Amino acid sequence: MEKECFDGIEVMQGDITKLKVDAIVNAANNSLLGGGGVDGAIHRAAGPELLAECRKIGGCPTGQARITKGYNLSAKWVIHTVGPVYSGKPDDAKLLSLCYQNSLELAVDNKIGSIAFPAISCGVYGYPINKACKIAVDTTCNFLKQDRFINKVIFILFSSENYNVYEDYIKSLFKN
Ligand code: AR6
Repeated sequence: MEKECFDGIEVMQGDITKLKVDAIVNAANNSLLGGGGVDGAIHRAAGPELLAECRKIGGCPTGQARITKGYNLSAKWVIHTVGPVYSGKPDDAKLLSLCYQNSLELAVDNKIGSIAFPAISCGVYGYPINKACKIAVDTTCNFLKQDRFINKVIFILFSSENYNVYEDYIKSLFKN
C-alpha cells in the first residue's frame, strides 16, 4: 500500500453525527426506514425530514448506496449504505467492499470532498472488526489512488477498541 493514499485518511474516535464534513455514511438496512445503532443516531440528529426523504427512495439492496440531504446534521449529505449481515461466507467481504466503493462513487458524483464512515456491519450485523477494518481501509485506499476528487476520508469509531484496530492496521501497512 502506498503512503500517498493515506494522506487523505484520518481515524477518529467519536460520534459520527457531530462531524462537520460534507457527507456522513449511514450503516442502514434494506428498508432505509431507520433502525438502531448509528442509523438511529443519524435519524435522531437529522430530524424527521430525513425519514420522509428515505421513504421516497423505496429501499436499497445490500452493498449499494443512496444519498439524501443531511437536514439538521452539520453534514450536508447522508450516504446510506447497507452492509451484509456477517455469515462467514466469501460474499460478505465482496458486499462490504462494495459498500465503501459505492459510497465513495456516489460522493464523487455529488462533488463531495470530505466523507466520514462508521464501521459498517460491525454492530448488529456482526462483522468482525479486524476483517471489516482491512476491507474498509484497503477499498478506500484503492479508490483514492484512482480518484483525486475526495480530499478527506474519516473513519470514525465509537469504541476505543475499534479505534485501536484501525490505528494498528494502518500502522502495520507502513512497516513493510
Ligand atoms: N457514531 C459512530 N459510530 C457509531 C455510532 C455513532 N453515533 N453509533 C454506533 N456506532 P450498527 P450495522 C458504531 O449496529 O452493524 C441498524 O439498526 C457501532 O459501535 O449501527 O451495520 C440498521 O438499521 C458499530 O461499531 O450497524 C440496521 O438494521 C458500528 O457503528 C443494522 O443496525 C455499526 O453498528 C445495521 O447494522
